[in-house]
Amino acid sequence: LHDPGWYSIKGVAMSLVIGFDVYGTLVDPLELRIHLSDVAGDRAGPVAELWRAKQLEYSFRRGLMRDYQNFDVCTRQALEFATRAFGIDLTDGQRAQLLETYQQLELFPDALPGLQLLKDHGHRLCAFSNGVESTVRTLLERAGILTYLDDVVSVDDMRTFKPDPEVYHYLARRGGAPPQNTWLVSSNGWDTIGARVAGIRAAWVQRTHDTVFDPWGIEPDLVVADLVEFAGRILNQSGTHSVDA
Ligand code: LAC
Repeated sequence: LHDPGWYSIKGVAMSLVIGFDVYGTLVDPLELRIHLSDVAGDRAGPVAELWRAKQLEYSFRRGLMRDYQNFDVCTRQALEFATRAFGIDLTDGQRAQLLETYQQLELFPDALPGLQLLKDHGHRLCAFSNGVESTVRTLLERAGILTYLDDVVSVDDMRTFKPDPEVYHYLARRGGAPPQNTWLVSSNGWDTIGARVAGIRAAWVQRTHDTVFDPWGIEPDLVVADLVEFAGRILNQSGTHSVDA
């Protein structure tokens, strides 16, 4: 191996392709509780959690039903559900404002330093999201991380959602690296399991100690507390996944 961060096929060094989940991994969607406090008061936390849970449920159901509507639609309809469930009537202005705020989420503090380390070692990094590409680009540009990414890969191109195996195969194709050199990094356990089942590598970011991983017997390749730890583990374990080792 020519460089500690590189992997090789038949002696030719190649970088890894690393796809980062966006919501929950690079940025925190539950931060919306701050913006919901105007309309939801002390119920802002539970409303934010229901909004996120419904957003995911809607995307899973759309995928299963093969009745695709993009993630912006899932997000809008989930907000409608969550506020109605708590008896909150949003004005058009409040709804528009909350949806706009969804594109202004802040980065987790480890996101930028983690990506910087990996980029410095020549790995190819991309955002890989259920979100619509233009929405994700706006979000990541405002958050100041877009320039660290070589690509933004959206499932919208496939008109289905994670964890459909198709979208992980699409990530690998877009990255142009073999599946064993293609990684998904996600704090969402269901996303990590989806990537493993589709045959690519996966790291689970256990952002809080008490978060439980789905006990399906399908384990991640790595479990890390944050993206800086992920970068350190990848850079240190060079060679262990080399395909010609
Ligand atoms: C993403 C959401 C689902 O794919 O976390 O970015």
